[in-house]
Amino acid sequence: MKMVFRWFGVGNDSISLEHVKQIPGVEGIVWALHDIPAGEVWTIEKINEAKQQVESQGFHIDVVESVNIHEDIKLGLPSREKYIDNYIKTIENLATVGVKVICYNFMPVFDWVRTNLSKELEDGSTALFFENSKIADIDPKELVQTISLNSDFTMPGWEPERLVYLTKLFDQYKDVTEEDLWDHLQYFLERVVPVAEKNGIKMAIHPDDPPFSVFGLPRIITNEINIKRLLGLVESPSNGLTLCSGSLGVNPDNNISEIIRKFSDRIPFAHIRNVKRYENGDFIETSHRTTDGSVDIHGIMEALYNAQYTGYLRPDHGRHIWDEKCRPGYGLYDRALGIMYLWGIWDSLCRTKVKTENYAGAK
Ligand code: DNO
Repeated sequence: MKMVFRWFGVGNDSISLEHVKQIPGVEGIVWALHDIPAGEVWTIEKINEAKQQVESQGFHIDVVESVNIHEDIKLGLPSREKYIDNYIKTIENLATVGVKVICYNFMPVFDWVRTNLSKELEDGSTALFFENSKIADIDPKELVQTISLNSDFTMPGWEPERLVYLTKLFDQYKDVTEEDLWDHLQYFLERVVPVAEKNGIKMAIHPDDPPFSVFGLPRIITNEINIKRLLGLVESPSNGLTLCSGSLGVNPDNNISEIIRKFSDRIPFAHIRNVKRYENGDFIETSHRTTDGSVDIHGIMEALYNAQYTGYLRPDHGRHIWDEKCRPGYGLYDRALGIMYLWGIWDSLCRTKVKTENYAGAK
């Protein structure tokens, strides 16, 4: 496995690359051009700027996250042609600098959804929280305001500009069913996957977070059956999945280790984190440690190990600890602790299995 770390860019992140460098075993930075609106082409010039920043600290830029998809593509409007053409151009531009994986999502209107960005845990740290009853009553506009005002940084997927066209968007999605969304995803993949394949890039869709409909909007990348369907839309190694244990783990019916066993050859990228589920459907993000949440992180790492996983993997959201002022979920400290936990599991698996099964050795 290749350990990577998400970073939002100079001036857009509280963390410096020099500090990331001090976390053991991180080889690459998961990056994005956050100032380019969804639907516009990522120019070679801008891509090169990011590349230079990241490479100056000795990291690779193999994985890009949040090459966002214009809503017109998800809505299946005629104007999608222009935006798909732009997406293809972006894929080609990213290939020129050697990008290998593009993580994207196909969630209507919003990316991830939470109701509180700093809910206090028993140990005094804070973390992202989702409260079911609150979602039922809240106006999505209010949520955008709360989320964007509570952060010093632009939250990907929650840009304040969204307020302006939110009402129109909700109106446009009124009659879009899950089946429509599947059709629109297929249309998109049929156009972009061949280009990605030709350019040595793997598209890796991020599961919906949380993995169920929110505000009445359709959501489809939610469970094993739907992941299988997604992978079958275009049969190509370039049509893959970002395995996100935190998103899928919110639904207790999702057996993530089983998903890895079945689809590991189509998983080029993994986000590993834990969540604690409550009986009423609420959930909170916890430390990565298995015993701290409801997701068997050890079992997931073991499934990856047994699949001889050689893809990219990053710790995902962490708690906010030790008074760190950071992007919600994206501090340095708890993600660094998460990495060490993941390495601990991985190293001990390597050692035990090598002894017992004469395993050739994983990276
Ligand atoms: C949340 C992330 C997501 C992810 C996008 C990819 O923090 O895991 O925002 O980056 O869904 O498009």
